[in-house]
Amino acid sequence: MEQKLTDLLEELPKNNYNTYYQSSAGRGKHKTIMSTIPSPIAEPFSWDYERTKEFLYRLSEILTPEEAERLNIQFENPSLKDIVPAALAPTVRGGIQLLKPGQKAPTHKHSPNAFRLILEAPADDAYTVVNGVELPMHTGDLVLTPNWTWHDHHNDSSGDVIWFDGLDIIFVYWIGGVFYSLPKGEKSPNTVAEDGNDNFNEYGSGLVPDTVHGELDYDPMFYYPYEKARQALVSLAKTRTGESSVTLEYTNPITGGPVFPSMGLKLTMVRGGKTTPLIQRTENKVVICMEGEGEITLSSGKKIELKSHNVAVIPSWEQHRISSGSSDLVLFTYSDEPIFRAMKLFRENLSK
Ligand code: 1HN
Repeated sequence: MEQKLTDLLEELPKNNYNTYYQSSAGRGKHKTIMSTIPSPIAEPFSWDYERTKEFLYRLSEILTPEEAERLNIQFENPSLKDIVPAALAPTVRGGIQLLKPGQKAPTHKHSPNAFRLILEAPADDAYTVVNGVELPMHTGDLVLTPNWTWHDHHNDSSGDVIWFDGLDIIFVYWIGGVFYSLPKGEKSPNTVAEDGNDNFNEYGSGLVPDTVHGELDYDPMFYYPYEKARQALVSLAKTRTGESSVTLEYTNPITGGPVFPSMGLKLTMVRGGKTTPLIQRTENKVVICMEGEGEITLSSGKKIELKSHNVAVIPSWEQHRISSGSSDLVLFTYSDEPIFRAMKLFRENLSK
């Protein structure tokens, strides 16, 4: 009996078959899939900003943005790098991109959704153009390039500009949904309209045109300035004095929901000297430190250092707490929470 079973279990994969007995219970070459609680394929990890920047500058001495199309360093989760290139988490990619004065990243569009979070913008004349709308890049600003919108980046200032790119491209790749296009012909289809489209003012006042409902399949605002987001966060913190942290989600003004169907973007403030309750959620979350210092403590006891622009990834169901140093800690996060919610898979535990 035992030998017969061994023989058959060896023969099946050679013929492109498998069994519950092996695949679900982890008796084959993979770990079990039917875990009682999520057992993510990604691992918690973090990257130091200064070290990342060093690699970015080394690359910039060898390649131009025009040659590379995008001059960036992407974060690669150690547990995923043999499965798919540059996956920060099972669904998302992330990286930092550089434009030096006078440089431009050429126009393209793709079906994955993307956002840009500006990390360093010492001067005023850096901007991204999204479907003909020119959007400024100041430190902390959020710029969206929703799926299939044309986008290019420009730096007409006298200083370097660095931003974080986040994309749902890993998810889109897995399910076979990646489309990508360069402009056909010489002229970019992404030229700025002369009468100055201003989507932020058109959609950003709690009012939307009465013609818009059901007609737009993406967030048209494109631009969320840091000044406003930070102000809103500080106001919220004033009303929630008993809580160690407060969080705001960036929303699509048309739906009131997340800015992308696949990714939720948030801004969190952990008050100076405080620690959050234990957080445990079905979401793969990326954390980018914007202000202050602190640490994330994982269930293993391992600590991840948070300081300016460090990046951390917390896979689904990983229990963690976030602590701030003596001053307020401001974190930008993005995650695939909307996918879990759409699939009715979202769960969370919050305990003291
Ligand atoms: C992309 O389009 C940009 O537009 C940056 O700046 C990073 C990584 C993968 C795929 C597309 C950009 C990207 C990307």
